[in-house]
Amino acid sequence: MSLADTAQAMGKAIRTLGVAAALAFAPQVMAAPAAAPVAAATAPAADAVQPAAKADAGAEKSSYVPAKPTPGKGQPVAGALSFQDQYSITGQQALRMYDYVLMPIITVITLFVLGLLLFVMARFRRGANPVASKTSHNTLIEVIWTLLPVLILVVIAVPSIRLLAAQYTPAPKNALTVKATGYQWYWGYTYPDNGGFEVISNMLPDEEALKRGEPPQLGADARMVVPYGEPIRMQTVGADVIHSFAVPSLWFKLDAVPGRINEKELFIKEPGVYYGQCSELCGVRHGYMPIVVEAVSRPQFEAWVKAQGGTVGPKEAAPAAAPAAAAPAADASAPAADASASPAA
Ligand SMILES: [Cu+2]
Repeated sequence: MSLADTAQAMGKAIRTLGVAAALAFAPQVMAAPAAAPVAAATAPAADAVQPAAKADAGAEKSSYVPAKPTPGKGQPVAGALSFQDQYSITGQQALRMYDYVLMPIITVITLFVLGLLLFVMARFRRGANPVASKTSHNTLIEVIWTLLPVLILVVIAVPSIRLLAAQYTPAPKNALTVKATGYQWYWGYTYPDNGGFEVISNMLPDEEALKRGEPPQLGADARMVVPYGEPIRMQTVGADVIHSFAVPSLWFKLDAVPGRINEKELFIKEPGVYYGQCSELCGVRHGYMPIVVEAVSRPQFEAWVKAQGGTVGPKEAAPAAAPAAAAPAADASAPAADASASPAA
């Protein structure tokens, strides 16, 4: 427990140190977009979400109540550098690789090269070294500077390929399927395993977002609600043009392409509200189609599904049943989704 905490703290320190070093060497490097107004605005208005939440939940007497976002979790933070904290399995694996493999290696190499440059500038300046050496080959040094980079690349390749494989591992057969459809310019979330209903999600106007305690430009009028602690088969499709379903704190980005379904496993480790945005230029309102994923417990999720008019059945979902179930659901939803259904059937 305490060991894990220590490791996490160390990771953060290394990340901060690494980025600080990068900033020192390259002052023009782009800092993370300042989210100051977002964070500042969230805090005072956070209480305002309560009445709305109660009204929504009261309709079906369900135990689902939209959770208030936690400042700094699942959303950008003012003045932050580097990645957002990760709440999915592959996200945490990727961040560990970044913290313990990439950043240390980058930092050491950068400092080493900088040191060499300073040494050469001082030692071999004209004043101190009037007669230049004519040495042009040194077999030992050439072997070292060829082999060492190769070894470094091999060291990086091992965890890198392991991470790549983890990201491509398909969801298990009995995983819950959720399909995100990108429309110009909003998202629709379809639940083929739960009756095939679709939730349409539009960005909230800034004033409304502040009133509800949501970060402006990231808050949406409806969330993609999913259970935490279990695998989700996340599918994406585009209804009109290519969109991209991306949530930074879940290490998730998958293009939503018209006429084909992309699929990837999503495993959220703890409850929370996680924000993302469309990440493929898709038209004039591309910047205004945020994604809000809320991870809740299984009972809360089922209560939410029932409140949406969906069904909750046993999770027996036979291997072939999942894609077959997805097709009629897509037909029944928006007409624009028809094109997306055909490749799945
Ligand atoms: Cu888009």
